[in-house]
Amino acid sequence: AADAPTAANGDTIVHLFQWNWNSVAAECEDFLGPNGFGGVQVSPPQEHVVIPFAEGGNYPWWQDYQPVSYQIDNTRRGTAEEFEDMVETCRDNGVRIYADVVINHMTGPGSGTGSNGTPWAQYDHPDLFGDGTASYGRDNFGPCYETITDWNDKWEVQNCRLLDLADLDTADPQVRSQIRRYLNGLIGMGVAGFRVDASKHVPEAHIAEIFRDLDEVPGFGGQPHIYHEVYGDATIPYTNYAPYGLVTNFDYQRDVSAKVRDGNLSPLLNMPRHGGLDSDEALVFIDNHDTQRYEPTLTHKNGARYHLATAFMLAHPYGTPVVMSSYDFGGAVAEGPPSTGTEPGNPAGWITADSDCSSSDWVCEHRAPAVAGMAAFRNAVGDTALTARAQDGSSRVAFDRGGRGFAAFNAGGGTWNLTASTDLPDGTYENAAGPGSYTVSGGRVTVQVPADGAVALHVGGTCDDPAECGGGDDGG
Ligand code: LM2
Ligand code: CA
Repeated sequence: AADAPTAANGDTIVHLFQWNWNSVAAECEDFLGPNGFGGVQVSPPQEHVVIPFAEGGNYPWWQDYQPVSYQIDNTRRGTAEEFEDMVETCRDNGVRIYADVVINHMTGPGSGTGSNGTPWAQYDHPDLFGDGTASYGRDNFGPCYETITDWNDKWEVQNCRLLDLADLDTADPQVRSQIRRYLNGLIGMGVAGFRVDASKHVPEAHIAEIFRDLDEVPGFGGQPHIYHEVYGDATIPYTNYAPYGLVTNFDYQRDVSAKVRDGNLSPLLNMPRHGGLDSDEALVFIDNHDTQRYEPTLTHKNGARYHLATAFMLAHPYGTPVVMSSYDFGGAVAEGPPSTGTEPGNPAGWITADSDCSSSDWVCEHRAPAVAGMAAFRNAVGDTALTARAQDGSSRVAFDRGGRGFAAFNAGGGTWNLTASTDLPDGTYENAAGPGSYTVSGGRVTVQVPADGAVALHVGGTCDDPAECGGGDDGG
């Protein structure tokens, strides 16, 4: 029942970038719930522009970041009914749906017809909810109608056009109430969190008003979890948005991605307060859909080293983590999601039901062997402190999480044969970050950490029958 309390999984979120609703639902049931993942960030659920080809891409993924209306039906990812079924299925599996909400702007220049058939022009969005009750016209935008040029001017950054997108006048009570109607409508469907697109471009005081006292989330209860997308800088620091939710920590992303890429793990044991954000204010990630295209420090294209970075993020106590799950776009940064493109009315570039991680261009980073078990590790260790246990040069580190978890990472060449102290109770544990199992005895553990690999052991992850545990490769 919709109002029965739902047991939530932990705090690990996966961004199932561009997955359609039916595929997300199946993933919640088959993989995310059973493995202890706590949330899915889905692509923007509202009606979007439809652009057959632009900037070298078929039906670019970024259509979604140009809202035509707040209607949920018939986006490239499915119907409203499929959306609601997804939310319910995920909730039943302890997984929160985080909707990516685009509230700073509507469409770019031009005009057209949206994915659900609503006509649009840049400053004319005539039917926001599909029932004729609300619209945006020119007066609901601005006060600036020019493109942002001076990024050191806070007023411009927050009031002018980002990428020429029509900037909503978020000081306008009518605009605020339409946005809140959209947010509360999603909550009513069971959406339990929001990734707020381009928050930095909305004045802080407006964010405070738009997100205050939203409806209670059915099932999980309480206010929705919120994280704001902010590229912090000297003009608009991350911390300005911390009172209103978690804040995307791009300083963490740049530093951690670069250090892991360079095999320089040891400095990460003493994680700085990147961007001035405390752990409980920070949303952390190794890459996202923008950085993997425009600033690809470390992505799935880097293979094992990338997965090691993700496993490290999940083992480390700093921040609330988002795992990127993407599709292979080759070199075409605008290219829309993979598709068979054969269904009538479903032109190439639109998502079909094919999200098979092994037979298509969907990469499914979250299912990589180094990553799949790490949400459970994170849940098991909770908020315990990190205690360094071993180090070999700067490329190999191992640490405990309280007496609840032990993890070792090897960004150097060759196998790291390590014997270390640990507070884990005696027992044989399955490796949550790869194959094998390892035995803790008398406060010591001996592990073989493969090159560009990890070993992660946690309470609740012991092998009742070691023969059934991770292939029986006992390193002890
Ligand atoms: C974001 N966060 O603040 C998203 O993470 C990012 O992916 C969005 O850009 C951006 N903000 C706006 O929501 C993407 C994409 C852009 C694309 C926009 C809008 O990276 O390339 O801009 O979505 O669809 C496209 C064209 C751009 C054009 C604009 C308006 O690439 O050249 O600007 O549409 O027509 C003239
Ligand atoms: Ca704005």
